Amino acid sequence: MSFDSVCVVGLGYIGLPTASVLAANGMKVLGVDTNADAVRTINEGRIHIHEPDLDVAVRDAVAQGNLLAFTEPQPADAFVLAVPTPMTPDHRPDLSYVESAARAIAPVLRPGNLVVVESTIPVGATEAVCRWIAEERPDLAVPTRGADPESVGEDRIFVAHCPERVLPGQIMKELVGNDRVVGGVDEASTEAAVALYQRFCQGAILATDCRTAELCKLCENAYRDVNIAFANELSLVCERFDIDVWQLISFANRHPRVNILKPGPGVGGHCIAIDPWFIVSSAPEQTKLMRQAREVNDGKPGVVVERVKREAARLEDPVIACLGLAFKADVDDLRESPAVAITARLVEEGVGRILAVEPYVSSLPSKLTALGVVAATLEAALAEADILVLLVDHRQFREVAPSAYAGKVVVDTRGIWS
Ligand code: SAJ
Repeated sequence: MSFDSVCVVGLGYIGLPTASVLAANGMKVLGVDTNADAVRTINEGRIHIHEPDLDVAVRDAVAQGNLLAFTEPQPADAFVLAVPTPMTPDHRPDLSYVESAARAIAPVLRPGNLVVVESTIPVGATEAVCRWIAEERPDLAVPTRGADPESVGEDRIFVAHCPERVLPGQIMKELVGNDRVVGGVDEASTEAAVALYQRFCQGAILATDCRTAELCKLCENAYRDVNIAFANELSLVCERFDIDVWQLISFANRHPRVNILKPGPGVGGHCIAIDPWFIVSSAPEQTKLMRQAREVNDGKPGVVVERVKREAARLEDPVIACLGLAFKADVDDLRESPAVAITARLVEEGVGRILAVEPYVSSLPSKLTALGVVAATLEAALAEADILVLLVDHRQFREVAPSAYAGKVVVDTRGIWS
């Protein structure tokens, strides 16, 4: 099976890097995004998000004529859906973007096409994609899970799930180097999707069915969430007994079979704080541990706020600098960031005058500007603040000399100044 052209729907943190890598591997890539500004930017060979090495990859792909962006789906041999799957307020997956993307590509699908969903989705959603396409295109033979291969008509398409598993900040490297799990709705779909990923993946391609691939992605992030919750719970125990959690963990990790992760101000980002709920909401009886882990991690920002309040209560008119707003080190992504939540709560609770430092963004998020939070440079914050709340272990903060914060109250949630 050969795929010369690929239509990538959703040109965000996953879709755009994927599109550029496909293009670098000789495929004709037609990128699609509903954001007309992003489409314009990409067609000028520039990028609208921050990710190391992505700028050069997109510039080259566009210059070589292998990547073109559109606001509407275009006919191609294969389709990759990389749209977001947010969470509803009651912790359920919101599949509306995936459904819109599936219905949007349906009119341009041709027999023999492959559709791969890369978006993180709950168990059963790849089969739902098949149903949505079948509703739009009754003339096409759309596979169903477990169907007899002989029963699928000649005018068939192939549908599979291949979850993205790249780490923001290292996407360009991991897109090519990571092993991939590929699960088709039927065996022919798995084979077709394996053939596509073989074109650019240097890692192993692990073939399975769509439900296993769906749960595989979700359980990877749930595994990490549970392990971070363990570290966060340990930090609470240490606070109670006045023990340095960082030293404790570094010593415990000298045991050959122990590897405790890092405590922090909470778990952020659009993956680890969300994906476990996609398992919990569909199988609540079986997932008491995963639910508890979510609650421990979600409780951590409140613990940090209380700690800052205790420190602030000892001072008159304290100036408090929140260092870092991103959800983790050295990225500009503020989505689901515990640092933003902590900063907002400190303002809402009138704990002191708040300065926010985030070297990776040029303007503060509206949630904070609406509260009157002022952006400050690191230098100004170090000079002015009485309390330094270190929320993200950005490189710029790791490089601060201890003399710069000597004599100030430091609440270090990342263990880099401790
Ligand atoms: N965190 C801690 N302590 C740790 C590790 C992380 O508090 O020891 C926090 C971070 O500060 C951050 C959050 O957890 O707020 C998540 O950060 P992360 O670096 O662990 O993961 P993400 O969200 O950037 O990317 C994850 C990755 N999944 C796994 O490592 C299992 C990535 O491979 C996935 O592709 C990505 O989710 C995704 O898109 O699902």
